[in-house]
Amino acid sequence: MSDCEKMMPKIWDRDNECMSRDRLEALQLARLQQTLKRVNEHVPCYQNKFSAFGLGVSDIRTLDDLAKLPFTTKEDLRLNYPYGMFAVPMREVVRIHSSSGTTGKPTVVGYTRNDLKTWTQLAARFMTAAGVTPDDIVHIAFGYGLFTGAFGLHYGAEEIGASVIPISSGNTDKQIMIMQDYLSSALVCTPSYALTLADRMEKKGIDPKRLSLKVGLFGGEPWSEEMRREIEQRLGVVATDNYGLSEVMGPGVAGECQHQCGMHIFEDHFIAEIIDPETGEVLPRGSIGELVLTSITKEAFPIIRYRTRDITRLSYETCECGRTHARMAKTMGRSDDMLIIKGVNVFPTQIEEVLFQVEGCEPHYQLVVDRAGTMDTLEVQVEVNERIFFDEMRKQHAFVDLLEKRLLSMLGVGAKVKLVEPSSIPRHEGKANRVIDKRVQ
Ligand code: DLL
Repeated sequence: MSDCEKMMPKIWDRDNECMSRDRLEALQLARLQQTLKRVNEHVPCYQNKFSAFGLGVSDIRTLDDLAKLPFTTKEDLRLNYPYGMFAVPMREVVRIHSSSGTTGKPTVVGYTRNDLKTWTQLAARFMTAAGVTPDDIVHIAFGYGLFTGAFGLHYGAEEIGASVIPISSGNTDKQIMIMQDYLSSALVCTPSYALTLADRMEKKGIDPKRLSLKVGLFGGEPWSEEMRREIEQRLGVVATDNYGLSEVMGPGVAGECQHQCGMHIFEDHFIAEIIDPETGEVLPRGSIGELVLTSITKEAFPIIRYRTRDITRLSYETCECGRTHARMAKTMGRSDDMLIIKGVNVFPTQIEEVLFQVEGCEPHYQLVVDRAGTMDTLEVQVEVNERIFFDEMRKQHAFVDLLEKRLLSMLGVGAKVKLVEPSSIPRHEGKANRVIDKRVQ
């Protein structure tokens, strides 16, 4: 190994992560055709959809032809609950997980032995990209269970050779004690829980920077650049983002390297498209739109043109780290989390960006949407630090005024700000739920 290679951060699978675009596209096409054959032979839902579109597998001769195929939606998965979308007999399925949906039946996904091997490799890829090494002690504070978060990163960390602490979610005081005593160096959880941990440490008079934490691997929910800065500054870690969804595999679909300039999508296993969420039309490179993913190596639960509902943008320039795969920007949120207030599209992450920029706001907020007569209303409840909360009325009014002006200029629609006491907004151990929409109750 040359001196230069020694200094560069490690790439887990250089051959596949840094391959040329031509080689990658040839590989994608071959794998796509195999996957289409597999689902067309074994999954009635896809057989029916393809034949309704008058398409055979042999009609897909180029990657562009993918756009001719119908989308798969959460509704398809619900209609085939629980195992109707599996492409192998159950005796070949060795693991079952499900999505974190809050309404109706969850969607069920399965993995063969090979699928688990692939998943482990992809988790090891993004965890290495984030800076995890065999010397790390990886503290996994995602809930172990049907949720894919904990198991996904668990096996990736073990594959790297790091030491895993499978603490699971909950019991924040115990998490902190274990972090102190077991010298956790890499923290795995949702970004909102990272802030809950920072808050609790502050309350207990523990300086997080005196712990052994170096890197954070955060994912499972949308979070803004401002939130990243806040976590980095308060916990003293490099905070990296990673993305995935159970329908497509779980964590390990995409992850950031230490350059923090977008999450590398593992394109040798997934084909990514960006579509207009209204028309379904594929958008030109660089556009913002809904991410659509196709798995091209999965055996038990292949998925074709899955509408993720996540809004993002892809860029294709080679990253400074040398990886060639496309990078996805931090998601703005899910199109189904997008609020329409007086006709204007508003993402909770835009509000978060404003709040995190104003000194005095705590990083905990909740949005209450309601209707007064025929008019939508948006109330932003935000915790403020004690100093502001107890400040004289006049100062409080000026503070609210400032926030309302900044929100108006960011969103293009007015929001009412309500200051609430520190620690009064519910904390979450997993994904945060920040919106109460009274219009749909
Ligand atoms: O959340 C998988 C995961 C676990 C990814 C842990 C990363 C870390 P689901 O429960 O099926 O799977 O939820 C998937 O969560 O469609 C996004 O809306 C959201 N999501 C996941 N990661 C991110 C992220 C897991 N980094 C849904 N940024 C996805 C924004 C994310 N949203």
